Amino acid sequence: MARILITSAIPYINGIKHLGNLVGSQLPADLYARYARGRGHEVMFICATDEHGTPAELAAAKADQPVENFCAEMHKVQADIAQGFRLSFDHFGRSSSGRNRDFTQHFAGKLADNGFIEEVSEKQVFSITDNRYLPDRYIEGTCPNCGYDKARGDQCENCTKQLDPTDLLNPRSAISGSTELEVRKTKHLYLKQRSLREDLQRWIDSKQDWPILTTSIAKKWLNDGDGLQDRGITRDLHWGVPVKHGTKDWPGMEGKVFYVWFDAPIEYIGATAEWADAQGLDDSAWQRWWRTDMGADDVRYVQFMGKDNVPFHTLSFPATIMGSREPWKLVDFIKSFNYLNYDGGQFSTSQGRGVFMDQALSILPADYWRWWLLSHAPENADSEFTWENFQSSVNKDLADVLGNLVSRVTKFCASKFGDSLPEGGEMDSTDQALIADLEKRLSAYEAAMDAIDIRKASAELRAIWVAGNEYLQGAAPWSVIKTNPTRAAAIIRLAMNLIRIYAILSLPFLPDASAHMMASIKSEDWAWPTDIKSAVQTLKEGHKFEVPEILFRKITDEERSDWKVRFSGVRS
Ligand code: B3M
Ligand code: ZN
Repeated sequence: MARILITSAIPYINGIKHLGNLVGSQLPADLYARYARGRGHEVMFICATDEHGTPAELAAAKADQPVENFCAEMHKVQADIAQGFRLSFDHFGRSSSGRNRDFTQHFAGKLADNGFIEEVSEKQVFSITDNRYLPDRYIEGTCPNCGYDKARGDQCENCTKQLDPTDLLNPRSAISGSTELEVRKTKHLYLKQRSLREDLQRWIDSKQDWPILTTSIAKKWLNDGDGLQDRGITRDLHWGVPVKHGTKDWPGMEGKVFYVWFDAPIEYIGATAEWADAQGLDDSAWQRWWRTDMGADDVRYVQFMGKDNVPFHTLSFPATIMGSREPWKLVDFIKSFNYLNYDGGQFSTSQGRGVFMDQALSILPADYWRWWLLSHAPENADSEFTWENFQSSVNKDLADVLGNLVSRVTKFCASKFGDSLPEGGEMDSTDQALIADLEKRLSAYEAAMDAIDIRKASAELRAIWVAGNEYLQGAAPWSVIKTNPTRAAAIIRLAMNLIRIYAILSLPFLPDASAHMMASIKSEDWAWPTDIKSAVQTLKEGHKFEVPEILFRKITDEERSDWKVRFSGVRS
C-alpha cells in the first residue's frame, strides 16, 4: 500500500466550468483517486477554487456584490456541482483561505531570503477609460511570439507562451476595448526563475516517464529562444494575498497583492492544511503529505491539468518550492490534457459556447457524462464532443453492454431461482476460459490505470464488460436450464459474481451505477478482485439479491436533436 497525493488544477471562481475544463483536470483526477483507493492505497485528493485576481473582482462587480461574498457564494455553487459529478475530493478548499495567505507570504519571504526575489521598478498599463491598472489578462493584443491577435497579457492561448502585458503588440483594454492606455511606473517583486534554471532542468530531465505533452511544453519554455523568464509575482490590486515577507511587512509593497498565479498552486498545500483543520487534526496530518522531513518522501504526488496550465506547474511552482530551500514535496507525475472541442468549434467560457457542468447534470446523471468524457479524453490530441457520438457511446457501451448484462442476469435468476443465488453445479471449461480471459484483461486494465492512460483504460474496461456478455451468450443458461438445471445454476452464480466484479472495476468511471450494482447484489465487499478465480465465487448459493432498476437508459434520436439545438447557441 502506497500513499498518493492527487491534485486537480483549481478552477477559477468567476464562473461555472464547461465539460472541456472538467475533462482536463477534475474528472481524470477523480478517476485516478477512486482507482487508487480501490487498490487499497491511502489517497489525499485535493482541489479548491482559485479566487484571487481581476477576473474575480470584475465578476463580483458585475454581480453587484462585494468580492468576498461573491467568492463565498460561487465556491458553494462549484462545490455542489462537483458533488453532482461525484468528484470525491478529500477537501475542496479556497485559495482565499487564511492557510493559503500564510503559506504564500511564507514562500515569498523564504524566496527573498535566499536571493530569488528582485524588486523591479516597472511600467504598468493603466487604462484611462476604465480608471484602473489593467493586469495581465485584461490587456489583449497581438502575441509577439506567434502573431495571434487575441493573446492575453498573461499568456498566449494559441502558443501557450507566458507573457507580460507589455510584451503585447497593439494592446487594448479587454474590459472596455479602449486603446487609451497609459504606461505608469510602479514597483513589483520578481521571482528570479532564471537563477533556478539549472535546478529545473535537472529535475525535468529526471522525469523520464512523464507524458510527452507535459515534457514538451516544459522543455519548450525552459529552452526555447531567450529561455526561462523571471516572473512578476505582485500586482496593484485590492483582492488577493497582501504582499508580506513571511509575517513581516514588506517596505514599498504596501497595498499590493501577490499575483494570482503565485498563490494558486500554493493552495494545493493550503487546501491540505484546510483539510487537516476541518478534521480537527494537527499540522503533522498535512505535513506528512507535503514535507519530506515529515514523511512525504514516501508520497507519490500526481497533478492533473489542461495543457495551458503546464508552464506554471513545471516551471513557476517548482521554482517557488525549490527556491524556498525547504523540504517541500515536488510533483512526481504531471498528467496534462489537450483541449476538448464542441460540435465543430471550441468550448468557450467567455462566449458561453458548449455545455457547462450545471447544464449537463440538468439533462442526464453524472455517469453518462463521466463515461463519455473519460473514454474520449483529449490525451494525445484534441478531441471533439458531438451529440451523435455521445448518444452512440451511451447507448452502446452503457445501455447495450453493461446495463443489459446486469439486467439479463438478475432477471433470469429471479424468474428461475427466486430471490437468492441457486445451489449446485460445477465450473466447466467455458467458465475456466472466462476466468483466464478476465485475468488477462484485468492486468491490462490495471496497467492502463496505473499509467493514467485513460482512453486505453476505458477500452479495457469495456472489453471486460463485453467478455461477460459473450460468456453469457455462449453459456446460454436460458437453454441449458431446460436439460441441465444445476449447470444453469452454476452459470448464473458465476454471472452474479461478475456483477460484483464489474461494480468494483467500474467504480472509478461510474460511481453511481457501481453503487446500484453492488446494492442489487446486496454486497458491501468492495475488495479489488486481484484473484479472479476466487472473485467469481465470492457470492455463494443462498446469497440474496434484487433486480435493480434499469442502470442506463438510451438516448433517443429526438432527445439528441433537441439537445443539439438547445446547446447550439450562446449561454447568457
Ligand atoms: N485557475 C486555471 C483554470 O481555472 C487555473 C488553474 C490554477 S491551478 C493552480 O482554468
Ligand atoms: Zn502566441
